[in-house]
Amino acid sequence: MQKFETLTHIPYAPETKEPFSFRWYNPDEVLAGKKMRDHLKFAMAYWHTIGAEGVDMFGAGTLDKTFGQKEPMDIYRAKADCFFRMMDILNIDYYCFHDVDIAPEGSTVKESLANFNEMVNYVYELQKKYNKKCLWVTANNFSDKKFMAGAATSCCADVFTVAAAKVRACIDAAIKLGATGYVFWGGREGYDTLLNTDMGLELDNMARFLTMARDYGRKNGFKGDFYIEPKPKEPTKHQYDFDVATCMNFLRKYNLTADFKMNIEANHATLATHTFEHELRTAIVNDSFGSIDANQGDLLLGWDTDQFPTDVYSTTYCMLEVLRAGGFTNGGLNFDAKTRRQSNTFEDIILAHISGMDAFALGLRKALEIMADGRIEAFVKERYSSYNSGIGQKIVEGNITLEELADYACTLGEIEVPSGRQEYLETVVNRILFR
Ligand code: XLS
Ligand code: NI
Ligand code: NI
Repeated sequence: MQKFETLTHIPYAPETKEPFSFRWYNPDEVLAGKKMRDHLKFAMAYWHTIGAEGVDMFGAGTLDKTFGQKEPMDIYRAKADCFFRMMDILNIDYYCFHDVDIAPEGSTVKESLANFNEMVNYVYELQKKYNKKCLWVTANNFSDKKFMAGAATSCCADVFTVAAAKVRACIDAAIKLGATGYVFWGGREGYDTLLNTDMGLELDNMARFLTMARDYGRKNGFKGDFYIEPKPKEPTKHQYDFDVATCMNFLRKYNLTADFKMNIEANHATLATHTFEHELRTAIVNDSFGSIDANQGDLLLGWDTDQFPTDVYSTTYCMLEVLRAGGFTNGGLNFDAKTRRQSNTFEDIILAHISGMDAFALGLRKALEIMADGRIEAFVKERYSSYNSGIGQKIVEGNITLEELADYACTLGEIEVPSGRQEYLETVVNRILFR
């Protein structure tokens, strides 16, 4: 197999068995009036791609990502160089990062921010050189030990201020890099036991924090979307941003719905015992669909395994929802995914992205076929047709009282509810997927 060092661009070559090629992703092919690259808006995640070295709870890293460098800033410059080369090889247009992914932490907050700002300039040059775009930026306000009790929900006000300093620097970076999104994933915003927790204060503080961040961003010209990334558990037992519905409840209570949308991660949906498409649909019907962290979990493991997405049912159902939402505007498909610990080479990282990109490209193609076929959509429309006329129409138009409904009901004999036909519909999907 070809080595990473010799790889150039991954071609679309559907007829070959060459591993470094796309079978379904043809970036400039136009489908339904839009290039595949613009339908899918793939983004590469800095933390997994060039940060994570395969450490797990029982063992050290399996892939060194220091590139023979010794000085912290040199290591991070080498990481950035390699990261942009990978995007170039894969023809991925966007990227996402946390502050600590791109720059080493110093011994004080001030020093860390200085390192970060220097590296933002470095990344800015690479972004220009390779003609790449930043999808979103976020602050890692969860790894350092000072964040052990959370950041905006910490019991310690000084920690709240450090989190604010980091978010300000990250919003500045988002503006400089032209990012169209800014993410808040809860990190340790949650709790493990009520015995030590003032839940009301923590939630109010989180809202205060997000409001200040929003105001700072808007004041300084950030026009993109702010996103909340729901996750039900891990690292805390009760994450405040459990799922889309919980986040919406929070945003509505604190009047933040105009600026905050959802960044939905597949593996977080399944941890919340929802399907990925359920979370997407919930966001869509609440006008808060924003962006996606594309990955998949493992059926038998109960944590966020962040695997590359290969399940074509899931990518198809996801793309159906994205198309239903009218496509991405500021958001995109960010591969919040890492290679397994035993896939310990740089070639594996490229192969992993190829598999994820192809799975979504196939999902897009199949979702468009399902829509063009029309059977599923027509079935759903027909299923609710009792609301198009008569009593149903009066209900949806809000033209009827409870008493009138009761009177109407008393005139009825045997009622026939139409079959849901789930098995038939699943067969329709299979016949489109595997024809
Ligand atoms: C962790 C989250 C994280 C966010 C960014 O589970 O997915 O990686 O996407 O902080
Ligand atoms: Ni994520
Ligand atoms: Ni995650």
